[in-house]
Amino acid sequence: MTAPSAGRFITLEGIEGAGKSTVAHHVAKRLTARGIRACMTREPGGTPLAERVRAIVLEGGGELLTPVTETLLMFAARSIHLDNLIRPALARGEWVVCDRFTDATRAYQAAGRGVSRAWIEELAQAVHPQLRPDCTLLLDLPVATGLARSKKRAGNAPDDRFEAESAQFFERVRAAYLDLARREPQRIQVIDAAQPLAQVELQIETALAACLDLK
Ligand code: Z5A
Repeated sequence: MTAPSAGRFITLEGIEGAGKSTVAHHVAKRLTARGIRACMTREPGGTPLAERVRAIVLEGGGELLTPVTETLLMFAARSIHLDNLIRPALARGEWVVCDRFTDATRAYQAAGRGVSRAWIEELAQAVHPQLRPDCTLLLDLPVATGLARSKKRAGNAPDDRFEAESAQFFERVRAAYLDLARREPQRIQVIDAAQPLAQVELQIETALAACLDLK
């Protein structure tokens, strides 16, 4: 298969421990095997400066960080990431595989923290007026399974401000993601991420084909 000339933007979403990082590597590998130039990145972060914003928003440093501040930091990091990595890569014709994007803000800050949905859409409009992912893979699984996986990997001490959140918080986030998928079934493909990795990877192949017209 020949590589298409225009870059595509693929995002991965889901609650903690859903397997996004694992799957992002798989997607990038599959695209490269098809002769497509692909780069992998993540949010918040993805560039040196945006990674510094990530450290602020995940660590907090003991200071008060309100949901509004958290939202602004997510979009500040996103804006840096878009200007310095995502848009240039897409313009070069590369495919960008991004671990989380604005759907995460809709799920975590709006549904999780109670920040205004309308305000988040205004910020999205200001930061990336013309850009929406071509395909979003939503790795869905029960909250208990995701949290158990991430605990198994990291041990019991929470690594960041989100890992310290309650199961109820992640239930709201999960429900918000599923609601987004119901509203945009073409763009957002729901993957049953509770299955063994080999099965998840098979679902990913089908979802990418459906979304991006890959044969
Ligand atoms: N955040 C936000 O609030 N608003 C925003 O706008 C954005 C982000 C962009 C950092 O994200 C935090 O930022 C995030 C939301 C917030 N916090 N939370 N929650 P992150 O993506 O860096 O952090 P994360 O979601 O906590 O990632 P994670 O815990 O690393 O999960 P993951 O990437 O989805 O999973 P993984 O590392 O690929 O896999 C977890 C473990 O499960 C690992 O040991 C794997 O080997 C294993 N695994 C993976 N798949 C399977 C299957 N299928 N079966 C069994 N085991 C598996």
